Amino acid sequence: MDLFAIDTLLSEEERDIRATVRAMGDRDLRPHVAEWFEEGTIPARELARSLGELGVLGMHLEGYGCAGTSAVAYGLACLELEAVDSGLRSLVSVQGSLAMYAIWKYGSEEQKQQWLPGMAAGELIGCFGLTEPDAGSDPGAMRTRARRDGSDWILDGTKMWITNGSVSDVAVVWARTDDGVRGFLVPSGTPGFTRNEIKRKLSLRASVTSELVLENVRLPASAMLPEARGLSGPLGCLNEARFGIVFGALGAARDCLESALSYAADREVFGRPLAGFQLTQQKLADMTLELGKGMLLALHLGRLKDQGLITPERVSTGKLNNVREALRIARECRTILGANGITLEYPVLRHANNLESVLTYEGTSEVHSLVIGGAVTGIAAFR
Ligand code: TGC
Ligand code: FAD
Repeated sequence: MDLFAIDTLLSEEERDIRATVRAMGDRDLRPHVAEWFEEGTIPARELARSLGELGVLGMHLEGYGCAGTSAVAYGLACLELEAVDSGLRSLVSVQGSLAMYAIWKYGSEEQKQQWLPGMAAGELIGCFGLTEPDAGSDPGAMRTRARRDGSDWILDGTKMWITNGSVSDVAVVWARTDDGVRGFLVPSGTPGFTRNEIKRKLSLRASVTSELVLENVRLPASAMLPEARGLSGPLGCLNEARFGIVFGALGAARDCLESALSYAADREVFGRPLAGFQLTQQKLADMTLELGKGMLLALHLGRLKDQGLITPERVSTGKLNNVREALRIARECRTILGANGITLEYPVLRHANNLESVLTYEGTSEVHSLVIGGAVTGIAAFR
């Protein structure tokens, strides 16, 4: 039951896009996702092609094979993908909102023509290398360096925790230069560029996460993104991906709540259905409220984005609230499922474990609290 009547706030086109993504997720992704999670691997190439066919890669961008949908439609697609698994939404976020967006926003016409149509189709995969082993929340402390050698650039450094890293055809790598932070397009196979997949993760297992190592990597002058200067370049991309997460996290929460509702209806304890106990109903009511409130916030931010009124601080409100509440919901649902809740037969602990990463990446909850704190007090508290 949709207590918040959310559908009344969506256009027919938005409802259609949501239904299409949900149907594809239920048909092609959901049946396999527990196995991918358990094995700690995904068929990334196949998935990218299917998601490209579905039209969700860079769907909110205009031109170059991208659909040019509304921000809300993009958010709803993220929500439906994350209802299957955060790792699948991550694949789409990193491809469309980080790698493609960086090229679309800051690239030369040649760079856009070379990469974007193939990336929109899912024939080419991109990744986005900002974080380093010693610089995560504070990307300004990055050590990766690009220096000139004639007209070429030479890159040295290490990027860490990079989604899609070892399956990518092109890496957007951010590096310090004499002229501030600049972005570079590094094709896979470039001499000196190696990728190592990070294993033994307990979260985001249905996602490829990698280390990127750049040793004396020589790139032509044309590899630099001409329009990105300073830290605002990569941070501008993060706003896009964070926006998708504002919606996406609610998909994981919804899937947990649906699972808990169905379980509580069927499971008998002390001679009657678990759903009929007041303590259980309190949990279900609170979670329904948080999910609905999160959805209203996401939609409001989406409408603001479509009107050009979104700001980084507003995105932070959504990312902080919706991921934090989604994680709370996932953990609470896990309690309703009792012992069954710890298995991969049900999605709840998989979602909860994934949301631990979602809470950390794209700005930790502490970073977003400080962004909001700075906005309301006027005092920056990062340093
Ligand atoms: P600060 O001095 O405040 O700003 C430096 C320059 O950047 C501008 N700026 C922004 N521009 C656009 N969007 C934003 N959100 C911006 N925030 C700041 C700012 O105006 C300034 O511009 P200019 O022209 O004056 O130079 O920067 P700071 O060093 O104090 O850092 C601020 C802070 C901490 C908020 C920022 O660094 C930050 O957001 N840290 C978190 C890093 C992060 O989120 N990394 C994510 C890596 S990618 C990832 O996790 C992908 S996960 C996979 C998936 O998405 O599914
Ligand atoms: P740190 O920055 O070391 O933070 C450690 C703790 O200190 C956190 O709790 C943090 O909130 C807190 N902290 C930091 N600064 C402050 C402060 N000023 N005040 C109070 N507390 C503070 N990065 C990419 O570039 N590309 C990717 O594709 C990508 N994919 C990822 C995929 C996964 C699965 C994960 C887990 C991470 C990914 N990341 C990616 C990296 C992610 O963005 C970083 O992990 C994140 O920005 C935090 O950085 P860190 O891990 O170095 O933590």
